[in-house]
Amino acid sequence: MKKLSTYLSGSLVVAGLVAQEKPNIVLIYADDIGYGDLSCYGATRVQTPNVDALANKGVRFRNAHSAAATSTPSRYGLFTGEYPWRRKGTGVAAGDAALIIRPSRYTLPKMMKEAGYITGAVGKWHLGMGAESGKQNWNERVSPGPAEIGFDYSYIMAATGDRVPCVFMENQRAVGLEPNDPIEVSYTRNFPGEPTGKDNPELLTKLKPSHGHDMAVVNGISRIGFMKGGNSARWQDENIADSITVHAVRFIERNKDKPFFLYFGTNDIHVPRYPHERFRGKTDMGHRGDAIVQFDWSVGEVVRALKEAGIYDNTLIIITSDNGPVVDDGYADKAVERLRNHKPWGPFRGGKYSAFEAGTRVPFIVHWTGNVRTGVSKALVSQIDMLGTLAELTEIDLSEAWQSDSQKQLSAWLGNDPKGRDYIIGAAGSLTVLTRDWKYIEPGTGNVYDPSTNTELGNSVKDQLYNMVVDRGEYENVADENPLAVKFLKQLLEEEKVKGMGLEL
Ligand code: NG6
Ligand code: CA
Repeated sequence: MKKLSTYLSGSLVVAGLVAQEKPNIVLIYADDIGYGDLSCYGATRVQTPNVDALANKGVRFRNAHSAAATSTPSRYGLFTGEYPWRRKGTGVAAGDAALIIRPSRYTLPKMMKEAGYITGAVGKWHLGMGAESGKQNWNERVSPGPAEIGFDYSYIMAATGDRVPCVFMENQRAVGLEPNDPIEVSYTRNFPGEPTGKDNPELLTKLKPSHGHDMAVVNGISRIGFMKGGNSARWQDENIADSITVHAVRFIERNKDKPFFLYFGTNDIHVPRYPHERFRGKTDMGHRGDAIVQFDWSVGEVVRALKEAGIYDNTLIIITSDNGPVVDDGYADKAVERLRNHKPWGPFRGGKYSAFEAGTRVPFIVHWTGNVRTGVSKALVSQIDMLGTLAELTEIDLSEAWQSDSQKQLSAWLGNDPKGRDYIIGAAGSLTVLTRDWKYIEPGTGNVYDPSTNTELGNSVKDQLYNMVVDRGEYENVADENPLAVKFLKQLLEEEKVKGMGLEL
């Protein structure tokens, strides 16, 4: 049991007159897991019992969205409460990008600290580190990073699984580094004598690229970017899930007596997919399916740690994903060949990178014993509301400190309000407005189709309007027949675009 302390919310549970303590918050943030990838969302050729158990006793959302259709902007929106399309430089970050969130700005982890929580970030980061792109010294503490935007503790992958440097950073220092073998990183040229996937395909013993990803070779897999040295610190892809899960579990164990906020960004199921051998072959879908099983295992470990620490019931657990699914994202891992009838996108069109629904419509599960209306919710919810909603939960008043896109949606997130948001502005190539009834996609000149990932990107030079009530697959553009709806949604978008313009945050 936690000590009753200054962190008490003050509300009383009338029945037993037990003071209600602020719950711990664990945010499990999957990478590239699609709406249809979990068994509680209808997948049949992969089973996710640990996730499903939380869904069965929690709220499972059918209309939940990430802030964008790729990782960096989604995470930016998650941590700042600001739509990423308002800010330049929030696109997919290179592995040597500087931190894209200004240390001076208010963030979700800072808000949680203000509410008296210990904050931790474990796993995928992908928001950049350091003050200047390409200038990091990876052999020292790299700053600014997670600590400067509000995390007391961090154990993160420097960027992503497919980008160098392929090392873990604990509190912003590379883990396991030998001083006589320093890390060097470049995104412009190779280091003399270092092999690349392009020139040394014989070294690609674990995975070969299908497109891109042909630079530095680390652990039998080629990556984006060039890297030299740091051999003792380099990760083994098959151990990434173990390594970050163990650090998430340890964070829970260390902090079980205080309220904590844990952001746990899994590497699963991003490319390169190379799950541990104990998960390989668990599905008939190859590494992609097996990585989903591995993800589910990580969820199970976190739940087990919470239960063992005696804090499971007093922990609000959220499971969601940073963007929609992609099958071939650059490695020949047989995901395409073995997919058959599995539908990572569920009933939706598009996928990761797309302005169509599957770009951002993601699994979203909220579990908090005794505090949610268990079941399936159709409420329109967005990860952009993490800041506002957790402020509501922890009784932090944001009104003076912070104006943003983030709304207080606690009632919807706990399953009580069946409506949620009125609308969400989404961003892939084109901006979109999604209401509970309509989806509008702004005209744009971006590519309509990406052959390398086999994605319909949702762009069109014409206005697109879909009736989400009768056509959730976005197949029939009804813009011409509904000029008033188009006009209204366009205007809404124009009003949103000018909000906060010129604001230095
Ligand atoms: C793309 C990568 C893709 C993935 C994506 C970011 C290539 C050819 N493709 O540029 O593999 O890394 O960026 O994914 O390099 S995300 O989920 O982190 O946003
Ligand atoms: Ca992603």
